[in-house]
Amino acid sequence: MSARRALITGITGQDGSYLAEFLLDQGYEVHGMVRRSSTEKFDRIEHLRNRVTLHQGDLLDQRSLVDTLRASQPDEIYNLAAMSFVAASWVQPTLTAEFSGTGVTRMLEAMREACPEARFYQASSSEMFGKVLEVPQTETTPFYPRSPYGVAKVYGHFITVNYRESYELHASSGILFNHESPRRGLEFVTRKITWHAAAIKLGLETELRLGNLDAERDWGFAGDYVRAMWLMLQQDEPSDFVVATGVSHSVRDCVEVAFGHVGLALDDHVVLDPSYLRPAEVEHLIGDASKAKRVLGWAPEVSFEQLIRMMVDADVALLARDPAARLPRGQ
Ligand code: NAP
Ligand code: G4F
Repeated sequence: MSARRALITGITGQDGSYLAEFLLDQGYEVHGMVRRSSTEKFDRIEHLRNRVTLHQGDLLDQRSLVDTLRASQPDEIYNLAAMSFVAASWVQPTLTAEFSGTGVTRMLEAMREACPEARFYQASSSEMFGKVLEVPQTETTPFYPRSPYGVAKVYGHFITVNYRESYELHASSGILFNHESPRRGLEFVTRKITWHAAAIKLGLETELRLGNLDAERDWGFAGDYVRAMWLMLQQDEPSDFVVATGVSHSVRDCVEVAFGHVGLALDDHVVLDPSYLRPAEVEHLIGDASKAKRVLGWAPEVSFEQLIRMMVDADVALLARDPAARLPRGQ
């Protein structure tokens, strides 16, 4: 029997790289969609380059999506590509809507045209719950997004539901709460914290500038979460699933675990910087993943403390090896 084929949009991102590894381990033929850039930056999938097939495409370009699907003929499509940094969505609100909102419709239309029998996963987000209307949040909690990114993701979520109901596509939406790893982008708060813990410990930096220390998130490990994505596409019936740990921590807790791991004190190094406050904030997120546990048999394996320590250890190793691996300016 020939190997099952999967196409991952956003394969160069944090989740795309873990999902590609996971699917290769399951025996899949893995295809990935990448955007053209003047400087190729495939760091997260460098170790997989000769095991995956890459296709050039962009969520803004319908022709390239259809061609990518025709060329890869996937049994499963994982639509992970998006503008994923919430803070940037106020800077580029309409582009965010094009990537993370309308881009989903383009993918679904391409699927209808090229491979309607495939199974489709949409990367929805707990950011859709925003100013939460229920605690903890489940698949039936109403959405109240608080950022252009959150609004775009609500559109992406409902167009997935709508195409499932309109055209009987096997399309599922994973409402994933924050998930992190040593491969997390440096601008996200956990990685910013673990990178600074390492840099301060090694004498490369002296301070960490942060915004809202009281914001609370339900943080899990990306490696655990890509397993849930795959499980969703193995079900006979498509559906929507919350994926979360059920435990919430503040940004301050994250600093304390990271700094404590390398023997630093928060008060000695953290500076509150209003420029990192957002025009509208999501104060508290905590998910109830009972449905994923019941239907998919999914449960997270890495705790918050293990995750943050893993990230600090990876950043200490990175910076000890390459002290020039600096943060981009303004993150
Ligand atoms: P990420 O590291 O920022 O990766 C995003 C990926 O999307 C990158 O591969 C990026 O390519 C690609 N991309 C962006 N715009 C594109 C475009 N116009 N055309 C084609 N590709 C494009 O994000 P992540 O953390 O892996 O998240 C994966 C998905 O899950 C995203 O949709 C995100 O919104 C969603 N999500 C993430 C979390 C989380 O906590 N991580 C939680 C809920 C939902 P380049 O490398 O070229 O930039
Ligand atoms: O790490 P963050 O930037 O993640 P955020 O906004 O929760 O979004 C992430 O999770 C979503 C799922 O809920 C995904 F859909 C999305 O793609 C992304 O992966 O910020 C977390 C919290 C925020 O409340 C923010 O205000 O940390 C607070 N924070 C405080 N100081 C900061 C900073 N965030 C960043 N990025 N940088 C700071 O200096």
